[in-house]
Amino acid sequence: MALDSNSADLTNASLGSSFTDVDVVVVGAGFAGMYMLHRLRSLGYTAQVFESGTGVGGTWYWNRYPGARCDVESLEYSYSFDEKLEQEWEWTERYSGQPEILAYANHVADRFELHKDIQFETRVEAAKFDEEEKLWRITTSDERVTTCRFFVMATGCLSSAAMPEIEGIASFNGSLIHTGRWPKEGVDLKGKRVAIIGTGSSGVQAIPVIAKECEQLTVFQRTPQYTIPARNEPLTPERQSDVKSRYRNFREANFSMPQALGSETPKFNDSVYDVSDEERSARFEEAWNRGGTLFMASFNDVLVDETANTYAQDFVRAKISEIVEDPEVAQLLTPEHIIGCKRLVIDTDYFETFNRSNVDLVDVSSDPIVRINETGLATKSSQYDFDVLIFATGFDAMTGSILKVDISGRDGLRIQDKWAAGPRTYLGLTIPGFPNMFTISGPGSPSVLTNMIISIEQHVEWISDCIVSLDDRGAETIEAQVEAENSWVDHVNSKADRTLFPSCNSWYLGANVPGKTRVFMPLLGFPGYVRRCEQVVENDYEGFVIK
Ligand code: N01
Repeated sequence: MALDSNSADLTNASLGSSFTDVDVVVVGAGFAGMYMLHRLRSLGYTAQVFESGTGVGGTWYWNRYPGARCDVESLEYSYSFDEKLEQEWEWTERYSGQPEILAYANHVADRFELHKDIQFETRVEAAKFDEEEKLWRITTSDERVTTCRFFVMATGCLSSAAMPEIEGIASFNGSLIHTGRWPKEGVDLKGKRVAIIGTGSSGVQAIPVIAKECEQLTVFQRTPQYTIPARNEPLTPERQSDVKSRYRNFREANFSMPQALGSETPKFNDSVYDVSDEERSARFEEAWNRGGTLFMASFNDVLVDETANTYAQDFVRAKISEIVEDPEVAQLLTPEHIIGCKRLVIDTDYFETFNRSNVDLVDVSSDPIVRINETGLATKSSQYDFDVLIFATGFDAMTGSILKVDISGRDGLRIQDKWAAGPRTYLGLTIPGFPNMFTISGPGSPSVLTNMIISIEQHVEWISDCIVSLDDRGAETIEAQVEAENSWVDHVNSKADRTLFPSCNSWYLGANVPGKTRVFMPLLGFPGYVRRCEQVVENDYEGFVIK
């Protein structure tokens, strides 16, 4: 363990390990990388963070598209590890917008002086484990190699933008932008003809805001979306000070929830079949009026029983036909799949936007896009011309950013080969064959099915405690065992298989990326997961080999 950044040699020597530049290299300066750095430094370790962007914030640094907003409430979507930080930061809305969350990330970086150990505009290209020296060599885009004892991928779950391969993409003469790589300087859409491909969370958030700004908006939709009103509103000073007066209890209550959020939102433990038709509709109506993703918690079987799910589907479908004035447009906007198996979206005026005279909807499932050309794009039947083309086409989720780095572990095992048939981890934290390497919110962890910041904190604390434990016992390496990985993968799958989650083409399954193996990647249930991580430690790092 290092005492300060100048004592790495003393540190490494005193531990009996080889000399390394730093104790830990962390990839990414989003909320995961920032807290990992802070926590390691407070424990006396040296760490170097590499970040490809010019600033901190990760997802909230890159996703600057109009309307970008969190779907977890602000008082919950914030770090819980520091009481003073929790008290001093003032949120202004029920759900924070991207600028406010990015300002919060910058505030945290300034407050804990994180910048000095983050090298920006630097991409990690390769990481190689040296078995003899028991260290990792990290190669970065500035052609430098940094050695470290531990290597942490804090690259985020939704950070590798997915661009569909459409013929002629390079020939477009206008501006072409992905929502997940929105230019820092902004994009002036005033008076422009804008097209947007994709109606997932990003598209649903961007469409109403862009429609108000541009001259004409054409939405190219492949799959209609279930979306619930967010009911975003200013956060009252009373609500904020109430939560702050009992923040610890508020957090604890959220930690015990399946998604690590929403302890104060009404939830119900009865089935759709236990109530009358009137009660059922009233329950859904209340959830619709309250807003937010916990619409799915209106009954205990909406996400596990296909027939129960149809009641929720029908409710939202009826809302769409009430809101959208043109019946043909309403029909096109009406989803048919299981509600919730693709991530449920929350919106502000999404369906209402299709009543505007400057918004057109094109169904590309019946009339597919065939090519992009100089002036716009051609579907099988028509040509559409525009000035700006926005891709709201999502991400190569959970594995994309990990697989972009050429990582090789013991015996030269490459992560790309290890995961050729889909990602496999132990606890979503570690991978057999890759000693002393950790993933924060990796595949097989609750991550995207929870309040991400809280999941991140739990991972960071587990990883740093693990490093301390290794040093306390004078060990050099920790590596997950294949048997532990196998049973963990089975556990993740069996949890998902008890629900309707695997039943449609979602990014949870990798189904949005052509050629990606279909594996349900996140684990359901935060509290059970935390207990399991604690048990692993109590059982002296069960499932790991420590040397
Ligand atoms: O991406 P998505 P996203 N031609 O993959 C369509 C988080 N997030 O960026 O469904 C035509 O959900 C695709 O169509 P289909 C959140 O976890 C959170 O919107 O594959 N269309 C789909 O409509 C979210 O779930 C927040 O048929 C094509 C869309 O593009 C996750 O990020 C905000 C196409 C992609 O939807 C990802 O959301 C934003 C093609 N070739 C994001 N390829 C909040 O906190 C893809 N599509 C609220």
